[in-house]
Order: sequence, then structure tokens, then C-alpha cells
Amino acid sequence: PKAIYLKDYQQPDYWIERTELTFELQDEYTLVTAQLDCVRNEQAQPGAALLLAGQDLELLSLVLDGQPLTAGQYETGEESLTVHGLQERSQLEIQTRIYPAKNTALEGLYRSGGMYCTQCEAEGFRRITYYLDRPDVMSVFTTHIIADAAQFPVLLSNGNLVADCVDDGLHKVTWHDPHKKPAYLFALVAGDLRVKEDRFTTMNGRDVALKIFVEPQNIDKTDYALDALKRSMRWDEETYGREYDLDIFMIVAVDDFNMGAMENKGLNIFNSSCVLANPATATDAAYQRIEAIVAHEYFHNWSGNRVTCRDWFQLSLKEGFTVFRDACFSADMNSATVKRIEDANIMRTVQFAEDGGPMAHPVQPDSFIEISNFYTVTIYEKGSEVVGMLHKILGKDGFRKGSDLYFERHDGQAVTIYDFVQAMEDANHVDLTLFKRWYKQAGTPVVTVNSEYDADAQQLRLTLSQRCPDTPGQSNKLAQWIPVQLGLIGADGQDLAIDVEPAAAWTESSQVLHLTEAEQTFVFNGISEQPRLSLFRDFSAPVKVEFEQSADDLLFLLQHDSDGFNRWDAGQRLMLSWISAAQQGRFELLPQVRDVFARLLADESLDPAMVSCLLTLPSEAYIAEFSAQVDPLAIHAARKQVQQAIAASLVKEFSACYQRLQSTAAYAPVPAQMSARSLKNLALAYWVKGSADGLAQAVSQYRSADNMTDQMAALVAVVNSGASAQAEQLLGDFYQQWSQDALVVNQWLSVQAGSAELGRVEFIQQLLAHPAFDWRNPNKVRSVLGAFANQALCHFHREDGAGYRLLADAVLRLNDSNPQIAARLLTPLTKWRRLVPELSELMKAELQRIMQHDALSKDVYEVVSKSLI
Ligand code: HT7
Ligand code: ZN
Repeated sequence: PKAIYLKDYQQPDYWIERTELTFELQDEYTLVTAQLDCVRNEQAQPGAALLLAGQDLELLSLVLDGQPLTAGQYETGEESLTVHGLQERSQLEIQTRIYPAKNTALEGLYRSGGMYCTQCEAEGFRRITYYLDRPDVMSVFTTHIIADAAQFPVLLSNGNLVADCVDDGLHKVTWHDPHKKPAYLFALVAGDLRVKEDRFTTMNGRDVALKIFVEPQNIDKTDYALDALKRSMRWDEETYGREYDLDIFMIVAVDDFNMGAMENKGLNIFNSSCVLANPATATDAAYQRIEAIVAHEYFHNWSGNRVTCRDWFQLSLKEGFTVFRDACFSADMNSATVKRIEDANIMRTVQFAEDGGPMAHPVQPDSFIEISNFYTVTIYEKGSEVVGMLHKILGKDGFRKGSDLYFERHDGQAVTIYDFVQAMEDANHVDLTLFKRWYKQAGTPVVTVNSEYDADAQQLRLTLSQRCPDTPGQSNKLAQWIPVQLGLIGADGQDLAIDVEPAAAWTESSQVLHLTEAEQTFVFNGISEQPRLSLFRDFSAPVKVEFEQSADDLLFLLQHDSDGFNRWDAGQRLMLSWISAAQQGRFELLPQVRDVFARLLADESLDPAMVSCLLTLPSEAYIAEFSAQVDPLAIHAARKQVQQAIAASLVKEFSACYQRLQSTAAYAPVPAQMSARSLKNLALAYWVKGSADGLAQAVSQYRSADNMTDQMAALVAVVNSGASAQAEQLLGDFYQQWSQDALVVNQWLSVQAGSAELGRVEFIQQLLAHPAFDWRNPNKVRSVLGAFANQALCHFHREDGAGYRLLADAVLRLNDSNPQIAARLLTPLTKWRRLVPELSELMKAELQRIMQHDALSKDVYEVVSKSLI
């Protein structure tokens, strides 16, 4: 397979002004007729051929300007169609036959259960018809759908419904989307679906119908998403001045879906796990995820659809910006600090790992083999962090001026990441040349901190230096513009006033210092006492920090820092130091630490969700990222020891906290309740580890729970307690209760597969053979194999390599049927270089075995070959 390069970008020789599609859905196959109004690009030569992309299509006929084409007037390649003889303006009609029921890759048009649906991003439209399937070709779409009326009462596509009738047992509809769009935003849905409806009045008085379509059994799981949608629409008006632009906005829930959801214009398609919820079946975490994803897809209507990407190297233009927008929305709806902690956690565990591994790539990549492999944490989450740094640098008002200019200047266009930065520059009269390095350089910068306090001069000298490690294909990185939000804290726990030189490096409004060179020294004047440093507040830049701070200082920051994020960070650093000490056999939980934890648990003035974060140990994956060489089994044992010590020394406090937070109020997925439940269930998890009473309480909570949050938390606590008889009993009961609800069964699969107590290789094999498992359903694959390889690390990294073999076998099995999922599943195997030598060799051997397979998909080939370089 060949790589595609950003530097080779060229406009196409033709544009497609208008696209009219007719779908005839038949049992065995679907006939697709496409009428394309093609207009020659001014830059192209007269007589230029039209080169269209197509995949797995049966070409039935071609008509150019009313004349059927014959051999010689066109050529088909393996994944292309070349048509000759186009005029400056020509109409091309293409008829193809496709087989949605056989489409297991879930790209293009496919069947999921009894319904038809589409997934066209990034390059799925070419599996529907031959087309200029690239995001810079924007067209006005009209879609006709014809299907059996009894089986398909619901027929949907983008835009507004302009015709709908039943004729001789056939249901016929026409949808027209007045907004021009790239083909990746096209969508079609057909099925026997129920609908939940509401309305929204936009800021300028437009009345919009909101509809969520689901399979009949799920109609009681739509309320929350509908509510989240209305909140998102209002928030985007208030925060960005962005108004919705069609008369109808639809969401459809689909069981078989490769990712979370898709922002097709006016017709978002969702993985059912990311939209369906009721209190009995969905946890608080699931509710929050649904809120965030509904918002994310809705926000794409402007950041992605109205203004789209010129090419797929610009993917982060829409994804990074939209993740930033949904993160701010979630922060506004819930606790901003907890949201920031969750995001930093993902950056530090998943993104930093990607940035330090073989698939490391810049936020704007230079090349790819398969674009589906680039829907990564770097494009999404690091992309969002980069936008967040612009927000910190420009301030709230400056950022809004920039986004207003961006949307106004580029509405209806397909643009680049630099067009976005240019709008920010122009609106704020600032030069962001240095800042743009964030988009071109892969790797996580490391900032080293040195501070010297001079009591006589009442000065603090802070020297910050930065370096960025080499990544595949990139060395000798340049300094990046790093915003350092900071505070200096006095002995009374209060922030000191800041007077810094050079003054130009300090932004008073956001308390940000600008590190733009390889090394800089900042001098703080008028500092009357040795302060404690609180650096990178609010996770102000996605960097690693090298800074020795004593355990006393960290304990102080954990208690007193006015920045919630840094309170959490100080706690995590302390806990990491204990886990590292435990690995060397010298850990003990000091009484003063115990007392601080006890005080946090009893402090009713704090947000319970925040206390829950403060007392949560770093995950094994997080610890691995902070280790020079990764020994997963040692990490597991050390973490367990620390967890046990905390549980054992605070039994009374955990039990009291648990009792205090018990509530008789009816369950509601609202922030105050969710926050209380998060601490209550954390306390339960520790209590179970610390005493038999805790275990009894968990079993009792499981039995009496009227909501999935409490039921699941109790189940997980019992499973993790190691009390195997009780765990087996509850798991059996759970399956009995929920076997008819696929989404809940997936949670059941994942609790077991991801558990250190249960997730042994042989047990995973049993789960794969369970009637509830289905290789064709990505959610089930993720629930078992994803949970196993990413969470049950002590089993995945089994000393004889059986865990790696299991995953590699699964990748090979999925390579043919669903290459996107196969490639994603591979990620844990790409980390072999950082492992201890024995495991490293075993993992590498599995990658080599995959590499020898005959017919590797582009997706799998790219990840494996890059991992072995
Ligand atoms: N923009 C959407 C991306 C997406 C996708 C990409 C590749 C294969 C399948 C996919 N499904 C959805 C999702 C989003 O970021 O909003
Ligand atoms: Zn997105």
C-alpha cells in the first residue's frame, strides 16, 4: 500500500455542483443512480478526464450528457473510474449495484439488524457510487429513496423532506439539502423505527423539529439525548453565536457502528451506546458521555459542516476544534475542574503514549496510508488542547473574535488548519507563527523547571527549559509556544501577587506566562517568603513537567492550591511516588497523609466528585506512562498494595462517607446527584477492600439499587474484591436480569473482561464463545477484547505471551471483515518497545506474525508495519 502526502495536494479537475441520488432498496442488493452536474475547474485543461473513486461497486451503466458511454469512453480501475469527453459543464449519470447486507466493514451503505444506514466519513461514499469522494468537493444533494413500504416506513436522508408517498406497496421519499456539502456528510437511513419528537426555537425565531429515531424497544431511552441536544443548541448560540440552519434535526440510533457517532448534515447517526439511556440501564458516566457526544456532533454543524476540511490532513481543523467546543460545554454543564482532570488523564495515559510510540504524528499529519487510522487521540484530544492553548493565549473575548471571523470568512468553504489560525491572528492583530509549530511537530514537549528564591532580594527566579523528543521521521524539534498558567502560594495557602519580568511574558487576565524559547528565566519581584509553585494550572499545556517537589510540598498543594486541577495533580504525583516506592519494597502510608485523606472525606464543603478524583489512584496505564521501562505485573502489584493500605487505614472514614452520601431521592442524571454518587461509590469500592462489612454493603446496594450507576458500582466493587463466590452469584443474576438488553450485556461483558480478578486469557476465550458475543458488532468486540487488552493489564501481559497471541488472533480474524476495528484493536500491541525485555520480545513476535499474513488490509498493514520499524 502507498502513502498519500499532504505536499501533493491539488485541487480536482472537476467540481460537482449538484448531486441527485436514487436508491432502490431491494432484499438482495441496492441500485444506486447518481446524476452529477460536473463543472470543470478553471485550473484544469479542457478535455481533462474525470477521475472518480469507487470501491466494491458493480457498474451497470454510464450516461454522459444523455449519451450512453461505451468501452473506450471510460475505464475502470480497481478502485477508480475514469471518464473522458466531459465539456466545461456536463451531466454524468452512473448506475451501480451494491450489497449492503454483505457489508461487514460498516463503511458506505450497510444493514444493521433490520435497518439500512450509512457511514461515509472518511471515504465510505465511494462504496455507494463512483464519486469525487474528497472533502473539498462540495455539492448540493437531492436524494430519492424507494423501498418496501411495510418493511421501511421510515426513510431518511439529509436536509428537508420534500416528497413522501406510498405507491403500489413502495415507499418513496425525496430529501433535499440546500447546503452544499462534501460526500462524507451524506447519510441515508431506512427502517421500521419509532420516533421521539420535540421542537427548538432558534435565537432568530426559526422553528426546528427535533427527532430521535430508534428501534421500537428503545423508545424509552431517548429523553436524555433530546434534552442534551436542546442544551447544546442553546449553548452554541450563546457561546459562539451559531444558529441551526435547517427545519429539522434528526438523530438515529444504530447498533452496529465503528465509532461513537457521525455528524451527517441534519441526520446524525449514533452508535446506540452513545445515545440511548434510562436510569435502569445507563450509568452516570454513560449519561455524561451521551451529553458530550450529542453536543459534539451537533457542534460539527458549524465546525465541520458549514466550514469543512480541504483534505483529510486537516482533520483536526474540525475534530480538535469540536472536541474543544464540547469540552467547554461539558465543563459548563457539570464541574469544570472534574472535566479538566478527566481530559488531562486521557492526554497523559493515551495521547502521550501515542506521541511516544510508532504511530506518533503531528496534529496536522504529513502523510498516511489509511485515513481511518488517523482518527486518533492526537487529532482529537491533542488538537483540542492546541485550540485550548489559543484560548488561553488570546483570552475568552479574543478567541471569540477569532472564531466569529473564521466562521464568517469561510462559511461554505473547505479550508485548512492555517486558515483557522489566520482568522485568530487577524481578529486579534497577533503573530502566531511560533504557535503553529504545535500543528507540525509530533511528540510531547518536556518542560524542566528550576527555581531559586533569594530572600534578601525578595526575588524568585524561575528557569523553564523545553525539549521535544524525536518521533518517527522527525528530529531536532524547535521550541514551541507554551502557555504556563501558574500561581505562587504563600505559607497561609493564599496566592501571592505577581510582578514578573519580562512583563511582556505575563498575561494578567489568565495568569499565563509565555514560554516561547528553548530556555527562559522569569524573575518574580516582591516575593516576601519562599513560595510553593503551582505550575501548569488547569493543565495549561499538553506537556510533561520535570520538577522535583518534596512530598511535604505536594501534600500542601493537595490541600491548599486554589487551582483544583493542581490539587488533583499534586495528589497524583504523591501517589505515583508511593507506587514507585512500593515497587522497591519500601512503601508505608504516613499518618499525616492518612489524616489529610480523612479530612477530605469528611469535608462537606467540597464538591464530592472532586474529592472522588482526589482519592482515586492513578490507573495502571497512567503509571506506565510515568515509568521509564514498563513492567506491567510489577505496576499492578504495587498499585494494589497502595490501594489496600489506603483502604485498610481509612475503613471508618470510607464507611462514614458512604453512609453520609446515601440518598433516598429518586434517581436523576443531574450534576449534584452524579457528583454525590461518584464519591459514594468510590468510598464503597475502598470500603469493600478494607472490610467484610463493606462487602456486605456492596451486595446489599447491588440488590436494592434502582439505577444502573449504583447497581454497576456495587457489582464492580464485589468483582474487584476477589470474593469469587459473591461475584459469581451477582454476575449470574445480572445476566439473567439484563440478557435482553444488548447495551447492558455489553457492560456485563466488559466488567468481566477488564477485571484483574477475572480477565484471564482462558476466561476471555469463553466470553468470545458466549452467545452474547458477536464478532460482527464493534461494541461487543470492544467490550471484550478492548477491555481485556486495555484494562486487565496483568492478564494481557501474561508472562508466556498468551494475552498478546489472543489479541493478534482477533486482529487477524477481523482484518477481512472489519479492517477499521482490526486496526484499532492493535493499539496495545504497538507499545512493545517500552516493555521489559521478556515481554517486549513476545509482543514484537506477535506483530511479526500478523505482518506475515497474506492479505492484510491497508488499515492493519499501516499500523503493524510502522510499529515494527
Ligand atoms: N466525524 C466522525 C468520524 C467518524 C468516523 C471515522 C472513520 C470511521 C467511522 C467513523 N464514524 C464516525 C465522528 C466525530 O468525530 O464526530
Ligand atoms: Zn467529531
